[in-house]
Amino acid sequence: MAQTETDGLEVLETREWVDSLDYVLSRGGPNRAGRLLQQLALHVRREAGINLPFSATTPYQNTIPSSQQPPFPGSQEMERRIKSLVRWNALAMVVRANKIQEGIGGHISTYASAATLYEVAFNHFFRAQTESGDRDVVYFQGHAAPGMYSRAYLEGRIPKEKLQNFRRELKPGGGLSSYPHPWLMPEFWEFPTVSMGLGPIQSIYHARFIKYLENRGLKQATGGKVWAFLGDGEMDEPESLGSITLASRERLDNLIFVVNCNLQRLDGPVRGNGKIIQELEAIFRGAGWNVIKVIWGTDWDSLIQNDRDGLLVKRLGEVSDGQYQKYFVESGAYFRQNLFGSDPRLLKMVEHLSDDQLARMRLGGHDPIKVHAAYKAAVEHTGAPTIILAKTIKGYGLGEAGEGKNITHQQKKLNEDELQMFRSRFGIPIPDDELQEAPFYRPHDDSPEIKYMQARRQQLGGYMPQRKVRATPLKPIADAFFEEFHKGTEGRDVSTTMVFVRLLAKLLRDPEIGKLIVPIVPDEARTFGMEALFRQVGIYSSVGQNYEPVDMDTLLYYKEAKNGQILEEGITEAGSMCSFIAAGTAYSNHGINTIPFFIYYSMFGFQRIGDLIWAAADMRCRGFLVGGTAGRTTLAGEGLQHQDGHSHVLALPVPNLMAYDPAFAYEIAIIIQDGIKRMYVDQESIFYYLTVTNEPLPMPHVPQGPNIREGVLKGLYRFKTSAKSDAKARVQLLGSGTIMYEVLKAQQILEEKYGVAADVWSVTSYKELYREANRCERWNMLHPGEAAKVPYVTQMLKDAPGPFIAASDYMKVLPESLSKWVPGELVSLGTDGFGRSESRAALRDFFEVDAKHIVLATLGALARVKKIGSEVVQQAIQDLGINPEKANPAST
Ligand SMILES: Cc1ncc(C[n+]2csc(CCOP(=O)(O)OP(=O)(O)O)c2C)c(N)n1
Ligand SMILES: [Mg+2]
Repeated sequence: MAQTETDGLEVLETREWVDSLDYVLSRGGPNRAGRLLQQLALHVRREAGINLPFSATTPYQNTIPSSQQPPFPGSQEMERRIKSLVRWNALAMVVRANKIQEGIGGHISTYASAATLYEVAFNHFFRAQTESGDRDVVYFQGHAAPGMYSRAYLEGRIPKEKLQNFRRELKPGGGLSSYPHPWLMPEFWEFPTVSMGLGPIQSIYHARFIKYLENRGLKQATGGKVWAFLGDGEMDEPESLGSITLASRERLDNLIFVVNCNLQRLDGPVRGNGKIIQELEAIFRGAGWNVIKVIWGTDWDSLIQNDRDGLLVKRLGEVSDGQYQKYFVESGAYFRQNLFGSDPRLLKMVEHLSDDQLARMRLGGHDPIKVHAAYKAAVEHTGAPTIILAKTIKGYGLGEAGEGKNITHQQKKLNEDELQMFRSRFGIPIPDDELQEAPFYRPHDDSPEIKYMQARRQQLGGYMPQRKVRATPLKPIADAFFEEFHKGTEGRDVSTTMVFVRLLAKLLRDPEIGKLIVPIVPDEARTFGMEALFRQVGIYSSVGQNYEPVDMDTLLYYKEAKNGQILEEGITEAGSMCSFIAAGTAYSNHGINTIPFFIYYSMFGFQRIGDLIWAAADMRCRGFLVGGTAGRTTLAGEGLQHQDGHSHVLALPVPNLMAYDPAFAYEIAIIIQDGIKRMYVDQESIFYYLTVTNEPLPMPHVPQGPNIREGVLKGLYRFKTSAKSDAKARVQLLGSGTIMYEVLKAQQILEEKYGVAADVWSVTSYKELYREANRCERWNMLHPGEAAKVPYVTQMLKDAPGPFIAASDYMKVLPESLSKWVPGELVSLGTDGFGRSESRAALRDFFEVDAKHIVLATLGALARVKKIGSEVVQQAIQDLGINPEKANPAST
């Protein structure tokens, strides 16, 4: 670039101004300098109408200048050696695993790039226990798991045998799970983070839930931080960014994101043509976060200090990430030519550095001093969450084997030369002739390295990660509490949603358990008739209520309060689910038995946030998911995207989830009573899904008869036996949810019009019946010589004369999943297909789950077993007014 005279003058003028500003800075400090700049900006706007262009980003340099860095509190040399040991064993674990079992997988390069970010935190920041008894909570990046195992091995917490069984969990003695899974390693991992995006959103709501617990007086100790270690590629997930404004709005200064900006994801660069650090800075600054960029290491300090005219920083800001990645793998000469060669003045700035020195200029994320400074600033920052954007190299230290290359993420094997190079670079004392096996290496307990790392962890309250159940079990709730729900409504119509809300309100009032209940709603409280709770327990707001609510003069006004109990999340099922997880895992994370009830539109549960529900299951989360406005034909009017006829199918895969589709008030009471007992008294690692509906119906008294309670919980019981003694035939009708009432109508029609006696069974849970039957079947397969176990569903139905006709508001596959255990023909009526807006009656006719279709299906089944003639069925089609050519709802 040619230097013009004007350029020269401008440079001089700028320099003078900068000198003056430096003087103000040294005399008056940063605040004074800041004020002066603001005044200058105001001045030019007033005098000349100059508006400074808005910039969401700051220059491409470290947020914390070297002059403001705190001294490093530990031994850098010792920490470097420890880090090298962790690096080696993490690498060895993956290389060995893939040597023994090709294709078993594992990741080297993620941890290799993040080692400094973790080690500085482990040695100086992560507090397993704080002085006040609080703790830091850490979401470890899933793919960096080998580094955490390796460190735990050095700490003496994981034996070598387990390391050898990384990703071989079924080996005798057990192994190590690929990624963080509390289900598989319940004493180690706390948070499953490997489904990208779920870690960041969960950490935000977790940090908020901690403040909720504190504001409500449920948690005394304070000061703990929530750290989330994330990948730069991961930040593209909508869940990663979707809730960041909640964090700033709630002023979550207990939350720290650390984004490992190695500029790469799996296939290649995260932003080849752009700059991920600048992009994330803009997003998070705009959202009100404290952003700390850690781009350049100490090697760059003097260059940046001497860059009086800002030429270098400007140039550093021009280069794209794709090009930076190229520098990682290229020679120092290329780096000099390509980056500094754009301007002779820049070349001059680095003329005292050799090509070799240039190539080795460290990045900020690999420099403990810079990382420490950032963490310290983050921990001390008040009033807003912090995000640290640390620039690193993917596969750092792997050299030719994959440092900064596009294939790096998939690299799992190293040849001998590459191992040798890595070993030498990090000074691991393993002789050449042993290298081939990539042996683990752990110095003696009394070695300075092990002693140092142990002392640091002791100082910080213990090892991490570590999962513990910190809460003590609750006492069971007395039966009397639930009695009123067993009585029925004596003909008065109420919906199961109303029943549920009444039960919830009663739980909230309970002197023992009330304060532990956490109602969570995504802007649907009024839909579910929960608005009375607004006033009863208040809506949580960290700032209270700073306005006069418009409905203040009404009984049920919108009351926000600092100690409010309801988490009214607004329209975010994902966020609400994260609150559910935070509340449902507080028994282990914080030693508090909070019992979450997340009430939502059932359609927007499993199919929208299924992966979070899966994560909740992995985390041994407790609580009740309550799908409201459920049932494809029960939610009238709302149509195709609202009407849920499949959430119970989607609930099937979650292994530790109990799923119920209750019809009656007492069923709900029995399920919730038992659920609280199993989760919070017996400490089982299960959680619940319950559908409730908005159709007002008369709730019956709990029927007389043995084992009703057991039947409700196991999924099936006889609700009503037909009193008809002179019947032509007898059948069994199975009903669930609101469709139970259609079944009861069908029972009457069958008796009155067709002389058929029908016994009615209530099926509360197809999932439970299916699972229990499979347990029996499996046991029988494995124990051929012993008396076969008979599934509960078969035991119940074996003396009941079939055929069996099941009807529900869900897909036909649910009852059909039981066919082989039902002793006779099973006909399933359900709501396969797209919903549509209509009245309930029209919808039930359309989906063929109303009383007349149940009658028709029953008569058809009886005709097939020759209990009645086929002409009766043909006549019934006419009498019932059914059009046999009607469109098929499953495909219309
Ligand atoms: C939801 C989801 N989609 C895809 C993947 C597969 N995956 C695993 S690692 C990875 C790339 C990660 O890149 P980045 O977040 O930058 O992490 P890095 O390893 O670079 O630190 C992908 C796509 C996943 N784990 N989760
Ligand atoms: Mg990355």
